[in-house]
Amino acid sequence: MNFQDLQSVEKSSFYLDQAFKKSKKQGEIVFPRTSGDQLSRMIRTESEKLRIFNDTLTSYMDNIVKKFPNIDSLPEFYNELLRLTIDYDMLKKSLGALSWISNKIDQLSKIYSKNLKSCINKPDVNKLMNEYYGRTSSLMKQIDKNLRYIEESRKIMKNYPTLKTDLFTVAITGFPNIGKSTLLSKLTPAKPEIRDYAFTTKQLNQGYANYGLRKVQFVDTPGVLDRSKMNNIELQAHLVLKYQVHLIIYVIDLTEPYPIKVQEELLKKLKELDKPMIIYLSKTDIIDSKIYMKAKRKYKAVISIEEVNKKIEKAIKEHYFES
Ligand SMILES: Nc1nc2c(ncn2[C@@H]2O[C@H](COP(=O)(O)OP(=O)(O)OP(=O)(O)O)[C@@H](O)[C@H]2O)c(=O)[nH]1
Ligand SMILES: [Mg+2]
Repeated sequence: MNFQDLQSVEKSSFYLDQAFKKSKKQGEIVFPRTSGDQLSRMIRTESEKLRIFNDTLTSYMDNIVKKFPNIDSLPEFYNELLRLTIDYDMLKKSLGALSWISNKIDQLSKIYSKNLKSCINKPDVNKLMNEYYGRTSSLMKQIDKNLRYIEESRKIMKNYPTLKTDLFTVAITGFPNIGKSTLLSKLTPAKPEIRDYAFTTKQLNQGYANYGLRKVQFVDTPGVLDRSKMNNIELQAHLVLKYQVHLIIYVIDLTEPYPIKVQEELLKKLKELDKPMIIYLSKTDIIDSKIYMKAKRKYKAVISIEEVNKKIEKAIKEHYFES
């Protein structure tokens, strides 16, 4: 899913200005020198302006609603993320208000367009049109708070990670600074930032690799700490693990930037998700082989990329019931 391309949503005055501009410009060029008496020319011009005014406003509103993802049919991960970061009911209500107003304006335009035809003089036409523009403008102003809320939501959604929710997904997770991004760069062509300090990764990094005919998505989560109060990115990581991920690679760093005991506690928590898991020991190139071989047995862990890949292949087969 990609929320980056959603167009920004403006205030009602912006859409009204656009509608006035278009209708003025177009309405005047449609009937430049038509025959007929002045009054009927005026009525034809004004009804054309009204039509363009109505079309402009309603298509702006309809387009905002249409382009917005249908929030009820979002994949689980995005649906949950949305519910936790945005007032879901308010957003639905706001989008509903735009559809409602679009209908309302359309109905009003039909009535005024009809009434316009029975005007008997120029002041009559002017009065009717002023009334029409006044009423549509106040209708539009009623939805300013809704437009504002949709725009606020869009800005939040713009920062959502772009995940392919239909792919077999592997999470690379564990404490900060333990080599998660390094592992991602070994398993896929992705080039995540790798630094010698904690919290290098501030967003969900993705990488893709093919296993046989299957394309697999890897998500390198920012260092997940074992704590109850999550920041926004930790929340995303948590939701990815819960809803999107089919296999977890838990990275343990025996050089202990974080004590092994707390790394084990987080492992225990993640096991509660009840998902297939690979435990990978990082940095074994700088650790005494006796130490990592002991840990390898203890955690039934893997230490090489070949072993990781084999386990991934196996997990994919099990997931898709392939033999
Ligand atoms: N020697 C050695 N160093 C490693 C290995 N894996 C990672 N490192 C180093 O450990 C540091 C942290 O690596 P990252 O891959 O950025 O760690 P991370 O877990 O993604 O860190 P955050 O994004 O901050 O959570 C970097 O200096 C890496 O070069 C490894 O297998 N061997
Ligand atoms: Mg990282």
